[in-house]
Amino acid sequence: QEGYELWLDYKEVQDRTIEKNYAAFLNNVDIIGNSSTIQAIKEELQLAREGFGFDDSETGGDSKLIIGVQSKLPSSLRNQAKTENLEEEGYNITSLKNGKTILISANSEVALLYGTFGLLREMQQQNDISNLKIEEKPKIQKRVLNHWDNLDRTVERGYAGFSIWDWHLLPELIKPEYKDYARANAAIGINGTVLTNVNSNALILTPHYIEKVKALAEVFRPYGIQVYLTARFSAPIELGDLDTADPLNEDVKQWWKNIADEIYAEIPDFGGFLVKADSEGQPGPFQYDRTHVDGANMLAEAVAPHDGIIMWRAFVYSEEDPDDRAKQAYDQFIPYDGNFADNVLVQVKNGAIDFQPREPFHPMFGAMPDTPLMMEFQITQEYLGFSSHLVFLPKLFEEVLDEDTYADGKNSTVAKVIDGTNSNKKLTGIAGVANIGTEKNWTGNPFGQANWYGFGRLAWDPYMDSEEIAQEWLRINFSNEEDFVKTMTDLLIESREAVVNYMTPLGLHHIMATSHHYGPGPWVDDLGRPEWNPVYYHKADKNGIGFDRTSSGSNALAQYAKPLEEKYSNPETTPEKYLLWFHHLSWDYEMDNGKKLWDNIALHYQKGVEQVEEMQATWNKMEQYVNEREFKKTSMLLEIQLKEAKWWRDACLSYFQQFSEMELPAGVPEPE
Ligand code: GCW
Repeated sequence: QEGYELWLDYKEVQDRTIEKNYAAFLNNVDIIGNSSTIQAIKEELQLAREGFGFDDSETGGDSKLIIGVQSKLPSSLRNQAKTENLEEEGYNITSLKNGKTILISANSEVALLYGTFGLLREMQQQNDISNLKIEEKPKIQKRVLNHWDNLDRTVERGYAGFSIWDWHLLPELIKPEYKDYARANAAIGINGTVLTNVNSNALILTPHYIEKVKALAEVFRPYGIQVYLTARFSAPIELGDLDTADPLNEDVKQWWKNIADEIYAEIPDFGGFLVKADSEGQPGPFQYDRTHVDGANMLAEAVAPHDGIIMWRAFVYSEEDPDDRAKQAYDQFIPYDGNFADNVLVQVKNGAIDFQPREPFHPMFGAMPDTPLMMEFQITQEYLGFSSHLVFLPKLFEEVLDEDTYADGKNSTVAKVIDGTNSNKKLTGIAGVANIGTEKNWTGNPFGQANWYGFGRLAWDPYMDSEEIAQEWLRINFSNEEDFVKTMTDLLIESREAVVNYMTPLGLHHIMATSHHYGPGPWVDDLGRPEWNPVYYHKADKNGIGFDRTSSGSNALAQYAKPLEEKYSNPETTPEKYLLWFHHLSWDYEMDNGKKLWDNIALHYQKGVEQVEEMQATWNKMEQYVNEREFKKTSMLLEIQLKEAKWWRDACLSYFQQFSEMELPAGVPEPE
């Protein structure tokens, strides 16, 4: 009812024929092995049987589901398992004996768990399982959630309650949520979680907390989920042991080695550290005149003997170089390509500013062939209406992943950079800043679940189509009725463009209100640092609007590969969605549709409002397919979204109108 089960709500199968068919397999399962992961598989199958409503008496003759690691299968099945290309985490689901047997096989037990979830996903969508031939393996190795959770249980940019990690009661009290969290993540292939905020607290590295982390790691282990922590760079000083954190100092190096050894003694499969250094006030190597490489490699050395990794963030910008914040990370990191240790991933946000409703891809992607770059997406909706607005983010993620960097000729997409195809390094990763909290349904907005789900699916396969993800999630979560699935898929896909239209159309960005980033604030011009002010980004004046990032402006465009640089240098050939990201144009600049820029801006804001109205109208027709609580909750949330879309439109248009001094075009109402 409340949505607690996420995508593991195995709904009763209504169709008798389908029910009998599925039950025949789930009631006759042969699972080889007895580890904790195998136990998890058994438990999940049992939950599924109960949820689907299968009766033990439905034995279905000789139908059988066999689950086993290839090397442990009976010899008659071993050749049929075909696991040679699956590596550690891939699985096969194959129908044998004229469909009477379904075999799930793999090279590891965790992969069997993924395969089990894969089969259950087919059943949740009521797909035909008579002739299965599924081969799946993840394209990215480290598929990780980043929790920006503080030790006091507040969550930075979290809009779904407090942190689910109840540090106070750990390690003794193991909440059922921990296991359900692991199940939900394993079901979509997530294999790592960073428990703590990147704005970090050194205390997490003390034995008092490590014991608690260990308790969580034990819950997650059967589900193939590794635990990571954030490492505060100044921890050697803050925890009272040293008076420096200089990464080249021998004592400092040894200090981190000791910490790593202590953690690994408790948590042998600990994943490693995520680090935000020299960014927004976080300590880092710069204070000691050292570089990102010095910092990252020092930590990498400490975890390397234990097969740990370091995820070193590239979200850096400084007030000393106020010309264009968008250029700074690239400038700071590119010179070090090839210098990071083999177990370091540089974690880069999808765009060069900060998780906006739309940004061109970050120019670092494709520009560091000798450094593994890890994608950082934000699932929590910091700049996209928190958990009050319905926005389907897989559409945004897909857009970024599909962009061509041209780094290695045409068709060098961002997805190919991060999955290692277009990189000389083979460590690969993707992170999503979690939208999870203590709300009964984990994410607050019922549709926030789709963003967590979709992140996981794209982390597994960054080439997946966002429409397919929407359909899967809708079927699993609500209903398999075609009318519902089709209509709601369109709504989800469109929801992303709607938010861009009513917040930041045509390449506008970072015009949200100060610090909380909720609602419009394009007029703000008095914050301490220039690059925190919205006026810095839209640059509206009597002459026009937009950020000139061509050679006549900040020249950030030069950070992109030649074909893009050339194309985007000219406003005529710049995709309109990025127009004001790269150009400052006059209010009467004529666009493709023959209308002036000002009119187009206004019409986009209006369109955004209309799109939300349409979402509302569509949702009102869906009542029969969804449970009452979620129906009502979503209806009320859409009411907020509509009110705020109008707020955005009216606030931005009346502010910009002072400069354009032009009338609103027909169809756009005067601000109230
Ligand atoms: O998006 C900005 C946020 C900060 C965040 C920072 C970061 C964790 O406003 O809250 O801090 O980015 O990504 O480090």
